[in-house]
Amino acid sequence: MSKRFTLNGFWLSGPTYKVGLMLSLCGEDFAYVSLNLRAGEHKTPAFLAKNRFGQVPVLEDHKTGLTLCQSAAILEHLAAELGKFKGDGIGDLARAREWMFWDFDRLAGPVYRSRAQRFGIRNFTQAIMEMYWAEGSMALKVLDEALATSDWLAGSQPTIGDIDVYGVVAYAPQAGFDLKAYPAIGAWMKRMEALPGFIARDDLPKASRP
Ligand SMILES: N[C@@H](CCC(=O)N[C@@H](CS)C(=O)NCC(=O)O)C(=O)O
Repeated sequence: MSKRFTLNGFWLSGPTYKVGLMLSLCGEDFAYVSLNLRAGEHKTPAFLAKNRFGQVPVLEDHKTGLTLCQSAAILEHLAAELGKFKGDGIGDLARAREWMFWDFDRLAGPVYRSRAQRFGIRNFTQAIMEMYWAEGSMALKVLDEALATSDWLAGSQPTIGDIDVYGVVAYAPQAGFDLKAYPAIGAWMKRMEALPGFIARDDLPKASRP
């Protein structure tokens, strides 16, 4: 049977992982199109027709006919369509959205860019790397403090807020941040990793699959 969702992504991409993790936690098997970013496959006219921003991930929802980009927007769509990880009522969902916006504002930049530097993909100056170190450490401290008093980021159960933020924190060690300094984050990661359907960062498919 053909699958409802096709995820277009790249296996080293954190935002792609967020969507793959959400689909897997929702028990949704999905088709996968692997793009070679180094070869510029995300800038071809065919791909730009799917995402005007020329980025992965892109999710095609064959039931609604929607083709969506921006991982946080995709998570919201999946939560609404599948009725999962949206919390209990509009308050939880609003709180989850706060964390998703905060994530890309404060955490994702320092973590993903420091990681790209360590992988030799970017070439930032020492001063910029120090700035990312300070910003990332500050954001991780904020997250650790929030998780010291609550098992989940929004309400009493895991939501798309947790999935979104986990999809950045999972890369923090590769970016050079020592998560041992943040015990509440460590405990929350274990709770995330115990959820049925959890897949690890490196479990994203490395090649296309139908
Ligand atoms: N805010 C976007 C970020 C997406 C993003 O930065 N994707 C990267 C891969 S991790 C990409 O496609 N980079 C290529 C480019 O921007 O040209 C999201 O959450 O989906």
